[in-house]
Amino acid sequence: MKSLARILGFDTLGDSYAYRDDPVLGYTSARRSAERWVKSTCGYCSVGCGLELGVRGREIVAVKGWDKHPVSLGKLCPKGLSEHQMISAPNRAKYPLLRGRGGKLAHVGWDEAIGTLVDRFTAVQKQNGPGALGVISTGQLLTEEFYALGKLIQLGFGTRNYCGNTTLCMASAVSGYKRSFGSDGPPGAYEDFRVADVTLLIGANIADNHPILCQHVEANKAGFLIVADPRVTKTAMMASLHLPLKPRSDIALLNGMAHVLFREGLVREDFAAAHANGLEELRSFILARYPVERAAALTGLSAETIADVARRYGRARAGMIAWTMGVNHSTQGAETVSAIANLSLLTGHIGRPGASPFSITGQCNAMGTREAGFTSSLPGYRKFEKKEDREELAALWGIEPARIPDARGLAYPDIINAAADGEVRAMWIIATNPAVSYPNQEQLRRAFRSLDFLVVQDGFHPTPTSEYAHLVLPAAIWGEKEGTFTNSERRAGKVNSAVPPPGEARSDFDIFLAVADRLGRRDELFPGWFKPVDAFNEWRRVSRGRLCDYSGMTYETIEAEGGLQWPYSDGFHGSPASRLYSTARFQFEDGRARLFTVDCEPFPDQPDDVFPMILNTGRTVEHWHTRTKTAQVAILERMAPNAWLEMNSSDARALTLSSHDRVDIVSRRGRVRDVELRVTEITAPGQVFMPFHFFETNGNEVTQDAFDPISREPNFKQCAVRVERSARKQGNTLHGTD
Ligand SMILES: Nc1nc2c(c(=O)[nH]1)N[C@H]1C(S)=C(S)[C@@H](COP(=O)(O)OP(=O)(O)OC[C@H]3O[C@@H](n4cnc5c(=O)[nH]c(N)nc54)[C@H](O)[C@@H]3O)O[C@H]1N2
Ligand SMILES: Nc1nc2c(c(=O)[nH]1)N[C@H]1C(S)=C(S)[C@@H](COP(=O)(O)OP(=O)(O)OC[C@H]3O[C@@H](n4cnc5c(=O)[nH]c(N)nc54)[C@H](O)[C@@H]3O)O[C@H]1N2
Ligand code: SF4
Ligand SMILES: [Mo]
Repeated sequence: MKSLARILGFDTLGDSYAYRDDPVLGYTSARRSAERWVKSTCGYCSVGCGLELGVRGREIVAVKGWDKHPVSLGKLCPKGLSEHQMISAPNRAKYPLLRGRGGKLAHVGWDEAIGTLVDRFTAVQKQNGPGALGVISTGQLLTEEFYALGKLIQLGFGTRNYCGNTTLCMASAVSGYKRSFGSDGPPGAYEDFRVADVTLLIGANIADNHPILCQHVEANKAGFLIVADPRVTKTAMMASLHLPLKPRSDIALLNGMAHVLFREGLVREDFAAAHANGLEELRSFILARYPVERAAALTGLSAETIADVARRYGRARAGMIAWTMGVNHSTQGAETVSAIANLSLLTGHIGRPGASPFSITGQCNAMGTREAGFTSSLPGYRKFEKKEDREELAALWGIEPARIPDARGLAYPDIINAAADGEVRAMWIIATNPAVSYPNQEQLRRAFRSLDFLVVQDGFHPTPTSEYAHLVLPAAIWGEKEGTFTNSERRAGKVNSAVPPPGEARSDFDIFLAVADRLGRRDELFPGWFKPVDAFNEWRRVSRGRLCDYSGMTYETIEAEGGLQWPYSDGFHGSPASRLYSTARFQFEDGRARLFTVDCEPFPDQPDDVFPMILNTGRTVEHWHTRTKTAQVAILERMAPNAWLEMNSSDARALTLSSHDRVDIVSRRGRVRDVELRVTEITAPGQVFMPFHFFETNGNEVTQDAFDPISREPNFKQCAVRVERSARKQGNTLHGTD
């Protein structure tokens, strides 16, 4: 296993990410001038690093790693290290803004802003039914805020049409876990990366996207790391074995591995038969349909390689399969997760140190919304369709069970489609920026144009999305508010406020309370709540006895321990169990997991003569999503100021293109203009890759609006495109969309 530090050209990983005094960036003086240090949890990715904010007066002047933090061990990545710099950015949203008669946004007071929101939403609902209000939230609020927002939307406004950007992200993992194990919830822990004999990372580029997780992988000196990714990513370079499989052939790889396990007697028959349903169906399906030679043809890997990977995983004492968006961002995302779960059930690689099927989450608190939110599940992983779950919640809240819906409402893409069709007439968008991140920008614009009233609640303004708003609500962000975030390994971390928000901005929590007040529902929905800790204490009661049990945690113990992993029940004060299913009892009534037969299907939007290449989209270490934050941080923006397109040298030769040429990327849906070309062997012939962070050159003008029928997650990772040399900028006529 090669070390990331060596790939990046540093002596040690520690040095590369450790805090360094840098006179050019002013860190030296800033660090010395901090008057006090406030402990917190990073607000970018789901690794959940611990950090300390150096405060002077009303300003955060420095950030440093939290020594001995169980996740990050004192290290931070470049985004974490510079996180304070976006807080004082000039484009922070500072005042509520309401669009007046002339069409311009104008400063209004909070009273008028909240009053208008409530009046317009309730008027639309009165006229068109409760479902005419759609709400899209995020994986980036505090758990206390998700919990409050869910109650406000589902019980206060009475609409089920509530979803979040997590459907662009983790929905396939959630659906896959529910199908295979009976509940959402990543079974493993970061410690597993340290002790697994074999780790297979599928569609996860942790070197760019979860950098501090790399230190756990690198600490595993004896382990064998395999990375399955069509690109030679930095993570692939860390691996003992890279599997450059064809785009979206993961199910063929996983089924081919299962074939070798069945054929060579590597299935732990006792475990699989005792703890899962569907073993015989799966055996006949795999033996008949996925001989390793067929898997080889579908994946482009050799049969020997697939057999080698299967044997290593099958024979391992502890085997780990971890994945991220290369798996989830697919019309077969949930099914691919089922195929991963199959392998762990066939081999018994679950519930033990180093043995886990593990979805690495994305956003800082994607987990919090999955557990406490009210979108695809009821709070505490309760199910809409289960009567006892609804009754239990109703009893906890002292309300009629009939007020809790018995099925989820529309998912994110279906809310957008309903808005475009005029069925959803008002929308509230909180902490997400779809005008960059949503896959079908034309349809999104149609939806926005059809709305009677759009509220955008964001820490920054203008953003590409807030420009469409009738009402902009300015929110406090990370560094300015208190609560908890839960990371990929189910660890709740404490987030603290170090400085007040700018101007008149308020925390999302306070905004939700104020809206409930105006609705006349505050006492009913939020009895005795003033601060986030009041929501947390109710959440502890609501999660008690559930898989995601927080009842034994307090803010104080969470902070003192550098985060606590659930389940953490009342009265539990020892070292918490850090993995689920250690007794192999799963979350179905019969305690047994489910095995699934899943077929590998070609992705929609296949290349042809006109659109001959496959576009893959994703991330780079310097930027966070739509760059509302990282574009404000000089060092990050300077390192990656523009989008680029990676193309293999053989394709570049055929198109007579060279590195730094300007190109357009054209699909059946649209065109992205004037992107810098990078000729590289990172991408295979026939494939191109671009980061999706840049609104100016937005890859989502060309990506596809195809969604997983189970999870509703978009197929962001493959669509057919052609690449053209850009027309010269001056004096040319730019052609329209094809
Ligand atoms: N720096 C940075 N870090 C981040 C984020 C960020 O914006 N910037 N965002 C956070 C969030 S919300 C998320 S969800 C995570 C995402 O983390 P990742 O999933 O690691 O990120 P991506 O770059 O979207 O995609 C991962 C890889 O999937 C590969 N891939 C594409 N198609 C396929 C395929 O068919 N099969 C396989 N096996 N692989 C494929 C891509 O080549 C890419 O290298 O990152 C989190 N961390
Ligand atoms: N083509 C392509 N598209 C993709 C992806 C891809 O790989 N390829 N990845 C998808 C994935 S996995 C994800 S997660 C999405 C992410 O997409 P988005 O959610 O749209 O991206 P962010 O930039 O994180 O948007 C968060 C917004 O919330 C604001 N904000 C931050 N903190 C707070 C706060 O505390 N309160 C409030 N009210 N606002 C706040 C920020 O300023 C920003 O505008 O993109 C998806 N889109
Ligand atoms: S790895 Fe993720 S959580 Fe850790 S410092 Fe970087 S962005 Fe923050
Ligand atoms: Mo994500």
